Amino acid sequence: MKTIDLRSDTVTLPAQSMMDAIASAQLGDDVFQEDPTTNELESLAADTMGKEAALLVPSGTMANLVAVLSHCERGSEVILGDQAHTFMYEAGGISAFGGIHSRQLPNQRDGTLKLEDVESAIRQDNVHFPPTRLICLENTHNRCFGMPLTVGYTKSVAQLAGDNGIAVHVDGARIFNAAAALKINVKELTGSVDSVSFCLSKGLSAPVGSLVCGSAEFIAQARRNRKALGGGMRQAGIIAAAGIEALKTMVDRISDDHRNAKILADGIAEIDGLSIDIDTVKTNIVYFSLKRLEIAGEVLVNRMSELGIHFFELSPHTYRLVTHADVDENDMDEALKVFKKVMADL
Ligand code: TLP
Repeated sequence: MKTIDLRSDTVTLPAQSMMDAIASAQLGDDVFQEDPTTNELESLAADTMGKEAALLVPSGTMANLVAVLSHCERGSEVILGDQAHTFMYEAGGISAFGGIHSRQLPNQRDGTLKLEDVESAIRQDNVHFPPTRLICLENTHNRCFGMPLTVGYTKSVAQLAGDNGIAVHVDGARIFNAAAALKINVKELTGSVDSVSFCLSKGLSAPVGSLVCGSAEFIAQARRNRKALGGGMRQAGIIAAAGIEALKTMVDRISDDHRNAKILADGIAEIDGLSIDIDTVKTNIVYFSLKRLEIAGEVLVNRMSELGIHFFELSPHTYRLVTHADVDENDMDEALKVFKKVMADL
């Protein structure tokens, strides 16, 4: 039976060209900054994001942790969304390891934080308060339907932050999806913020790795924090080689994933018993719901899984499908066929 895995874009396997790049990578000790392939990836990442420097880390989670630790001291505060990946899914690392207080503001459906909410959350100088050091945005926003944040919105947050002496970090795990959806160069989304992290292992399909990008001074601090977290890697060129290949070959195809997500969304809208807000589908993430609440949510996941279609229930009766480089248009048709059959039998 064919498997169509729509649990996440993290499930992709490296293309043969990535395996070839890994096999022939020039290596050295990256803790001494002597791994030529890692150095090449870091400078390519910095150029791509329009920043002075970049740092390779093993995961998106470590990228955000290293970034937040590098912007904030213990006892200071970061403003972020109540649906932010850093708040929801990173095991509380910023408070566990950084002693950093989080101030969660309600994420709007489009992934934004209201500017007035941000403004009123910024602390005044008062001995009772933790000083606000950082605002974190997420682009695209995973829990908010994979929505892309616009250039205008990002600039407004950066302006507000700058006026108050606060930094902005963007969790750009899927920032190339945002740029593709908005049909702009990714630099437009990163130009106004202090730091951005992005993942090689999601839409770009590389096996491992994320990059933190920012000023040279910030990245020097990030390097120290990565070391403290145990993330200093030796012949990291093994990972970086696939990352370079990914940045060179996988960015331009990301809009295919968005087209496939749209096919899925349009098909789901036609299926009795399922509901979807088509307008939320802007990138490679599709959220939909089961209308029949008398059926336990996991039944749909399990029945579909028995027939080879895998995805997650992210909250009761609400599901997420993620398209990626290892699924194509035929897989979308097949998945929809199976959805129809399963829903008819439920
Ligand atoms: N997200 C994963 C899961 O952790 C939920 C997924 O399948 O979507 N930022 C964002 C916006 C993310 O979506 C993720 C991963 C991360 C950071 C963390 O990346 P990794 O998994 O590399 O630590």
